[in-house]
Amino acid sequence: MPPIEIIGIPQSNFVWAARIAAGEKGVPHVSTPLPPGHPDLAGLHPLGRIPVLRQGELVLAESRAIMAFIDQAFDGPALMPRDPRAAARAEQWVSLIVTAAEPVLIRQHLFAYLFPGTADGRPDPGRVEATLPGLERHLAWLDAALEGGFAGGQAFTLADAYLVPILHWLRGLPLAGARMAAARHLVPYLDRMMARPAVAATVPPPLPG
Ligand SMILES: N[C@@H](CCC(=O)N[C@@H](CS)C(=O)NCC(=O)O)C(=O)O
Repeated sequence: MPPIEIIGIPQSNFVWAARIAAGEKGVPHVSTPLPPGHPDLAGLHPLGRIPVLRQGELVLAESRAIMAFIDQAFDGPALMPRDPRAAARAEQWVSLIVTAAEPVLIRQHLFAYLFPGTADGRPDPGRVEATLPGLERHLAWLDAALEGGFAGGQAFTLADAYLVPILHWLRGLPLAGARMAAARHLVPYLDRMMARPAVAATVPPPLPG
């Protein structure tokens, strides 16, 4: 089988999640660090987004599809439970992390720092402040969900692959980092996850700013 290629800049939380999944599965991959909207993505992703997986003739968009393929096409540890109830429960956490937490924690809070849209390029305190209720709400339920040690059940799943990049970037921000440090499980969980070889091997370079 030709090697898999995961296309997308490594700082993208969705790209990093896919790369963690490959590492956890024990599948080597080539990283091609294209930004969203790069002309080479035309024809690979209908919206020019990242990540994209390519393996020979196979081209896949959407991180969940990519990670399902990685989990099902290769030997190695299961990245989602095979028992239907446990699988559904893990899928529930994947969905909550991707569709509820990520838009608030990354697209609203992190992006208020990363893409401030101000004349001097500094974060707008009002815009940052407006994200705080959502930040606190989502960190609170995530903290409670980590009681058992993993995001999606009793062992590593794709829910963890999605959550680690989000928490990693948040920890580097002043307000989010302080709230994470005050929580019970978030920081110990992140420290344990960062020590996993598949995570440690794929830590992206720092974000600009
Ligand atoms: N649902 C997609 C989301 C991917 C996504 O939003 N990627 C971002 C980078 S983290 C992107 O390409 N953004 C550019 C855009 O939305 O045009 C997935 O799971 O792969």
